[in-house]
Amino acid sequence: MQASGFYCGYQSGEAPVIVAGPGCLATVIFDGQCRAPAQAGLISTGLRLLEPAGIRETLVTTDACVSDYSDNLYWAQSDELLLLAVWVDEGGDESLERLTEQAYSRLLSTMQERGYSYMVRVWNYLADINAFEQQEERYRQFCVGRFDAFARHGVQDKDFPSACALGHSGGDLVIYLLASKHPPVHFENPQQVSAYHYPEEYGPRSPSFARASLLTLADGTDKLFVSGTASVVGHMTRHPGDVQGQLAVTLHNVDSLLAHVLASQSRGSEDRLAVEVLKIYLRHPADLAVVKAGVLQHFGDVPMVFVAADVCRSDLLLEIDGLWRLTR
Ligand code: 3EB
Repeated sequence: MQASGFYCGYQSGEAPVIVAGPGCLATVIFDGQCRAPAQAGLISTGLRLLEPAGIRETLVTTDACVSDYSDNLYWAQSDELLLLAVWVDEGGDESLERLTEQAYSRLLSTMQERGYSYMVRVWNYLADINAFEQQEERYRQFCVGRFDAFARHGVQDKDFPSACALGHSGGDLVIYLLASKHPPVHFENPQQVSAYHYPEEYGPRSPSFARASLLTLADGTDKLFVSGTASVVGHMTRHPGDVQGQLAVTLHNVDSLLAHVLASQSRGSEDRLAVEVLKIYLRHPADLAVVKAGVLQHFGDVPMVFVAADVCRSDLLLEIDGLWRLTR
């Protein structure tokens, strides 16, 4: 663990299982089947792990934290950070749109009650994200529910958190997030139309997220949460059906975003953004070797996991997100 207020790391299956405890906000597992976990502090995502085998992700703070879990809602908090996770069983009659709105309303209300007003980063995972229900793609229904909850709680464009939204192969909708008492600074990508300004052809309500969020912690560290980044330029998918082409555009998008953040935050020429962890989502596990080679060449040997997941636009083959640290 590093000497900073928040750290995200990957831990192999041979290491002792940290679930939750002093300093550990949560342990994220890539279990292939998303269910409200039996054990508090474990975040079941439904994502299927490709590599490295047996890896779990730990979300850790160097400060003491307290946590609790009831009625499918988990929370863990330190003095400055709140982690929330909620699981929603879609087995009933309610539409995904309504269930998403209710889940987000519950998360936003819990943030308010506990005094952590600002979303920093949100992870959204749901079954069959590209399937159609009631003539509408499920990802688009999800976007409507999220949009409505944000509107109802007064969350404006400028407060939209960094995020990712991916599909798993079955089970619950899970949404987990990191919230803060102090507002982060959110960024857009100069290469891309803001997702919240995407034209209507991508759905009746635009996706409500920022491209990256910079959070300054009490100990002075600056953490940059980079949203799921894919082969989208302007608002259009580039290189449909071509994984090499999509990877090149995705890496270029990440670089452009990082350069933009650095230019706006930098106080000196020595400032750097250093990658801490990466997550790579692949629609087709068969693309692992080619994507891994490209990612290693680009970022070097940094902690990374590869998971099988459906990207929210059906023509996107991969998405990359991660955490960076701004060093001054
Ligand atoms: C894109 O750029 C790809 O709906 O929360 C990336 C990150 C994407 C987050 C979300 C969607 C989301 O539009 C998709």
